[in-house]
Amino acid sequence: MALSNSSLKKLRQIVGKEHCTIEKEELVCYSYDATGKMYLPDAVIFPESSDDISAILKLANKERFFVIPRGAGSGMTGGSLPVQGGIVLVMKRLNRILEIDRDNLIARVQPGVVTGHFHEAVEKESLFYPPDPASSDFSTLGGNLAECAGGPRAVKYGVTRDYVLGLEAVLPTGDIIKTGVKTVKGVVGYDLTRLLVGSEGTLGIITDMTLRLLPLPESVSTITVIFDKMEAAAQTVSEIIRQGIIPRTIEYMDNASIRCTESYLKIGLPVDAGAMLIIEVDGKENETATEIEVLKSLCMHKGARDVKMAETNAERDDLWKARKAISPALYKYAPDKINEDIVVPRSRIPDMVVKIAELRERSGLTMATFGHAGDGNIHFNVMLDKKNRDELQKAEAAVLEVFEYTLELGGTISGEHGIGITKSSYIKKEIGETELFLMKQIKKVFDPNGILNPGKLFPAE
Ligand code: 2HG
Ligand code: ZN
Repeated sequence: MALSNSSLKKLRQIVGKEHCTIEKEELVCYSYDATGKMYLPDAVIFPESSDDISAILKLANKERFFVIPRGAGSGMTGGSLPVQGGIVLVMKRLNRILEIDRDNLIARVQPGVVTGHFHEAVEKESLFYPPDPASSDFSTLGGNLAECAGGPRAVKYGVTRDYVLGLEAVLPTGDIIKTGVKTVKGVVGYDLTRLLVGSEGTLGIITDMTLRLLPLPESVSTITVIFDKMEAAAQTVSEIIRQGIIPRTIEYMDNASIRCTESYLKIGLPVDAGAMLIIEVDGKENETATEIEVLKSLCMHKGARDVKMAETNAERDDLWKARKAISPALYKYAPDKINEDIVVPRSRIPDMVVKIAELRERSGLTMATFGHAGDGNIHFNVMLDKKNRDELQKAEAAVLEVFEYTLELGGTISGEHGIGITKSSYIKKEIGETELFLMKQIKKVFDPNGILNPGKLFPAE
């Protein structure tokens, strides 16, 4: 299904010549994502509206070429890669915040808006959009919705899907649909909004979204908690949840993640610690003050070496800068790192931590783990050099073992990065035959000719 010259000409008529390129250097820029894998597209196109996208998809359907939607390309599982060629459709020109409606606590936004910019815009109005993936400085809302991004604040506030009320999307056939509502409630018909969120750009291209907002919390308090032993940190996380305390974040970094991030940023992280937690609470001033005191004494009681309070906004910002830099820091150290995104029930975090320690010991592999401990979401990273075949084999075996143990504990193999291409061969471990068949049927209904984002999610036949 290579792109013909006549299709290219028609694409250029739709968006204008300057918004559709086949220049090699441009193609390269849109050929990779955070997985580091590269697939060159046949062309890159920059539409301006849902009508443009509708015309492109109608053409793709008729002349049978693949279309791969792309946000900022920061995905972790290859969702925006043109693995079978085709045109990469970049959403960056649809980048407007259309409305922030204070009276109804909603916003209407286009998909190309950078998530962090949206945070700033709503916070100026004393409103709050909780989903905050680590990539929020550069990832876009469209990509966040396509992958159902999570991030640190999910412990208290849930994930992206919990903030999407309604959508406009272009189907692979070119039809433009509207799903969902603008109201708090709404149960008319099947929930197509939820079906599209997290569908990894395989069912439709989101062009407009209605998002739910909250009032901005009055006060935020953040502590870092240092532990000598990772196990004690993991038990502390489970204990916090068991006691019914729900901070807005409970993030953890193991020693390898701390050291790597410190050597990348040099901001004084405790490189001798076995593990570090970043716990943040929000709410009314008096509530956060009490809650943080309860948390401090709970952490000390569970064996923390030290608890430090972020005294100023600048200190808190530095901490989050460090947290959000873990992934880039690890990539700098090991560009080929394998990163996983498992989630286990929160009472089982200590079991998973012990398992990973045992695996590290047994395999001799260099591993770094960190993540959103408060929701049981562990980023298990193997720091390998893929050219080393022996290491690669060991790493793949380790990943399989971690996945199997995750499922045994009642968890899931991906909490927020999606399946894409890197996890598609494992999907059958979690999803049953009947359910997978249903999913394939849904894909067929939406995309009868299989032109949208092929080769993703489903295992190769
Ligand atoms: C994070 O939480 C991201 O920082 C990236 O989900 C995770 O690189 C990773 O493993
Ligand atoms: Zn994460």
